[in-house]
Amino acid sequence: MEFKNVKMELKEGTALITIDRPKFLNALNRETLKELDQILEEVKANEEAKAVIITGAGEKAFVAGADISEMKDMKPLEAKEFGEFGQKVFRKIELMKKPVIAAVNGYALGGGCELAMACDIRIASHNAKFGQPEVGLGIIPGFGGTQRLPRIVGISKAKELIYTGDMIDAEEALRIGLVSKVVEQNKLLEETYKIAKKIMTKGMIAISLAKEAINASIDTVIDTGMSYEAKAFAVCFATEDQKEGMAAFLEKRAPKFVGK
Ligand code: DAK
Repeated sequence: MEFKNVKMELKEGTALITIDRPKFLNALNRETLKELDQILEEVKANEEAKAVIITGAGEKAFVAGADISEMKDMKPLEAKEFGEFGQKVFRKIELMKKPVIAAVNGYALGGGCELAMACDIRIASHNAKFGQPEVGLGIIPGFGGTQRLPRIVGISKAKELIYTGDMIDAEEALRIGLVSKVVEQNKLLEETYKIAKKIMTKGMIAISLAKEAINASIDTVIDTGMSYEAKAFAVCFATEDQKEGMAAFLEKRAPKFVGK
């Protein structure tokens, strides 16, 4: 299906999703969020897509936030619907059984920073800038920022960033653990594909179970999390990939995973 503001390209097992409104620094309006939601459904259902990369079009922005011109005149009820829909779309990314990597190629502000945080891994280019500037607009982060930022960088740093609305550069984002790696802008997609490809050489059921177990660690007490992990671990032993992975090790050869 063709969309106006979001593009998807499937290449070598990776679905590259591009938010494509460069004129508005890829700001998320309702239409864009809806398209993103539909594309995520497509990618979820497509068995050829083993991993996902999300990026922004152009050289300036990943996503410069929710669309301020659209939000400006929203009534409280509309704002609630908009916020809940955005939260639902981003949660879909977090709960997707496939690994999702954000390739942050410029401004990741407000909803853009929140989109990146809903992904499993964030790789940034040197020119990337992160921030939650919402309080400067008289609102608070509304697409999960108050929940995910403290989980990623700790409560104190999250409060500082959200209260001040300060923008930080890629190096500072790396230092506080908001991103995993910083690379040259012209190498960003290449480096991100490399990580996706590396993940795809592993047992994809194991990756998906690991994602679920790690996600569960965040919201549960450790004993519940341990029990979750033990069950997920047991499920691995029902897969062909587990038999193949262990046999390959013992036979001193590379494994051939089939994702079953
Ligand atoms: N929305 C709409 N348009 C945007 C935009 C945005 N977030 N960011 C940039 N643009 C547009 C600009 O208006 C400009 O359009 P024209 O004037 O050319 O028509 C074009 O993109 C280029 O931007 P600039 O000319 O400003 O470019 P500069 O290089 O000078 O500056 C900048 C780049 C990123 C520093 C600047 O554009 C900027 O500060 N942008 C706004 C960043 C921001 O404040 N982002 C956070 C948005 S608030 C909620 C739901 C969601 C949210 C909150 C609550 N609930 C309902 C509960 C989320 C909120 C946000 O994300």
